[in-house]
Amino acid sequence: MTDVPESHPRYISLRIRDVMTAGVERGITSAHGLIAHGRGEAFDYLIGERTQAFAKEAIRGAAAMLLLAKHAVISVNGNTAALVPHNLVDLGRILDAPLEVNIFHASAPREQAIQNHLLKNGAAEVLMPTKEAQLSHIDSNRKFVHPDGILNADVVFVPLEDGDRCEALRKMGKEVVTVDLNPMSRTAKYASVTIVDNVVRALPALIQEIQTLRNSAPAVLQEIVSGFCNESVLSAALEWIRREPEND
Ligand code: PTJ
Repeated sequence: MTDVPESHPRYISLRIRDVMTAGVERGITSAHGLIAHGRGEAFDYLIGERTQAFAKEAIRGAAAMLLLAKHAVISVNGNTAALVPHNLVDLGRILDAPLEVNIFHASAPREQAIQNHLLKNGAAEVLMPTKEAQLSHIDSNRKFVHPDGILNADVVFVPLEDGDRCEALRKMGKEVVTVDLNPMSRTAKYASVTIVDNVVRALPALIQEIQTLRNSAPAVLQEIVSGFCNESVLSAALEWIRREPEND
């Protein structure tokens, strides 16, 4: 753990880096995950390290879509397992949705370490990728899925996704909800709902919104989903990033 006083202006950001490096040391996160995190940090800086209005709008759309799902599945990679394990477990519990390990940089020991980590954090069951069930339209390791999980899902929650799988899932007729700090990424553009925010803030906010909406009638949830426009949310995020500093 880096010895940083709580008064340091970058304290939260530095603590999150500690969590990420600990994830690598524990065999949960890939070394590439640190590079991806650095890119995320840069975008987080640009959006002001806060959950902005465009993210709140997407969180509402995501909550409604996940509540309407017949079979939602939560896909977990090495970065999110390190950063937000408790939140992923809580989300699975309130949605009654399974967690499924699905990583880009192939490694059986890392898949196992992620599963163990989620179980230690309270997950009842964590599905693993199999060779029997494969996604179409994709060649990477992310094509290997569980037959009762991502393969059969109608809505897949995939924070920190790579564009290829997001596109493949959409081509297979599934809705994709993602969290990605880069509003220009292919994932952000392909997803049904993109929450442009840091997963460490977005996940607690999403859980809160699901709790708020959980007793709403399906027609109300459907209206929220129908009224949601991912393109508008991404444009708003880009506009915010390009704002003049005096608008802060
Ligand atoms: O564990 P694995 O093997 O599945 O690997 C996971 C990573 C994230 C390394 C892998 O999926 C990958 O290479 O992702 P990409 O294509 O680099 O995309 C990561 C996206 O997530 C980028 O657009 C980043 O800006 C964004 N990002 C990084 N950290 C965060 C984030 N978005 C939200 N919250 C973050 N903390």
